[in-house]
Amino acid sequence: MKKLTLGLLFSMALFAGACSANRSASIGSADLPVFPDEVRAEFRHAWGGYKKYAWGHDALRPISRRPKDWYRHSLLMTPVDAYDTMVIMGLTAERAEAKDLILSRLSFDYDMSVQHFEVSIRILGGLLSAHQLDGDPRFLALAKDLADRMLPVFNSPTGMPYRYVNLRTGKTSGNLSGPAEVGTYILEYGTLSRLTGNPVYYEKAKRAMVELHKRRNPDTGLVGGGIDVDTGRWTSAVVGVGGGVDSYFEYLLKGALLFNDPDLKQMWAETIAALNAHLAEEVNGRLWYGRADMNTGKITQPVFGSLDAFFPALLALGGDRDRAARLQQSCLAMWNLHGIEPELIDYRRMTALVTVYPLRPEIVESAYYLYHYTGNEEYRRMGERFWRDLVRRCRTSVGYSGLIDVRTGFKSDDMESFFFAETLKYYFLLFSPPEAFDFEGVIFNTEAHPLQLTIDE
Ligand code: DMJ
Repeated sequence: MKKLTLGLLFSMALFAGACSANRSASIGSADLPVFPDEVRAEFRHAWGGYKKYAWGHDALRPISRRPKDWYRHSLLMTPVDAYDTMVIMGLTAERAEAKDLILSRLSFDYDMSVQHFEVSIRILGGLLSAHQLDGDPRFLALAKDLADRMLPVFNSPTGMPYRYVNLRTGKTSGNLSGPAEVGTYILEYGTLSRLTGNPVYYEKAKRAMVELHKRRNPDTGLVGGGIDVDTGRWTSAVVGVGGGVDSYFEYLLKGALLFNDPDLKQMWAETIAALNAHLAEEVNGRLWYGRADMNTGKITQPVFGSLDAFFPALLALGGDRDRAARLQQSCLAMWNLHGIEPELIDYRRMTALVTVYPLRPEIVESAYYLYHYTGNEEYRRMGERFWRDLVRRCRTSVGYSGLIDVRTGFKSDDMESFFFAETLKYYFLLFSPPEAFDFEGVIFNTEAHPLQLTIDE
């Protein structure tokens, strides 16, 4: 694959100075704007809890103050996911200790089976952006080692990846998958191809997307919600823009932009037309995207949720600012139902169906994209509202906790690594001076790890 030249200027060091001026607003004062130092302080608070009670583990349980690991051996989910946010926030001391931990302890040589999707978006994406922001080649070496160990997932009869892979033996499993777990690799694997000069990573990730796209229904243009990667048969005909599918759509557009790939551009154009034709629905003057049957194109489930809330950002990135703005208003209405968003609502009845809130970032991600493109302060005010509710309802004495039920506020004892990678990063960027971050110079992976649009050879 062709490598592009041109350097990308990340002047994140400027951030620390530019953003930590003597402006601060106390948490809870609803009439004062939020400044980025407040978000940075909350990042420090949560990182402090991780450091004290879960150092070297994947995550902290923020109520019981115990560590949590996904597998038998820690993959340092939190430090790797958090690292580029520290760089962006100008957290020098935290960055140094996280880097030391990652470079001295992170290993993939374990006889254990891991979920390819989660490890790709969090660890592979985190290591690649760490390398690009920091310049240390050891991050890249770790990324390459990980990708090489995971590559066997693509050795299915269709080229669409299996869900799990043993990091030492390369043994794969999990043939029943879905669009997100099939088609969310081109940004990370493609960046690795650029950085190593080896096209194999890009080719395998792209083939998976092409295989998925070509199995769409020829009349509706819709893919399904579940697929068997051995046979290529759909296992679920129901498709929406949320969980299980979401980031496949995201990577069609972002892959097209990051690699200037005409095939992906075409696939994105066909896909977004189908989604707008069949999934978009007006209810009481609000725009929503429901779940439809891929074969009939009819909406079968009028539901939308916190994962779907990334879609305004994607619409905005694709140039459809009008639908993006309208959908973001619907997301705000969803948030306002209970003063924090439920995982899933019935948008025709405006009632919560799934009531958890696991500290998700998508709604603030969309506020940030819309603010970037429009400069409309309304999106910052919206973000302030989200931020105040998040702090008020999810903060614990050692970090932040998801909610089991947004109606009662009962906490879940979980602080996912994406809270550091995405949620806090997008709040920080939304409240920072726009010129402090080169938004147009990067493409964020689905875990908010910024990947450079153009790189030096
Ligand atoms: C993240 O891990 C990624 O954004 C993924 O694509 C789906 N959403 C979670 C956070 O909500």
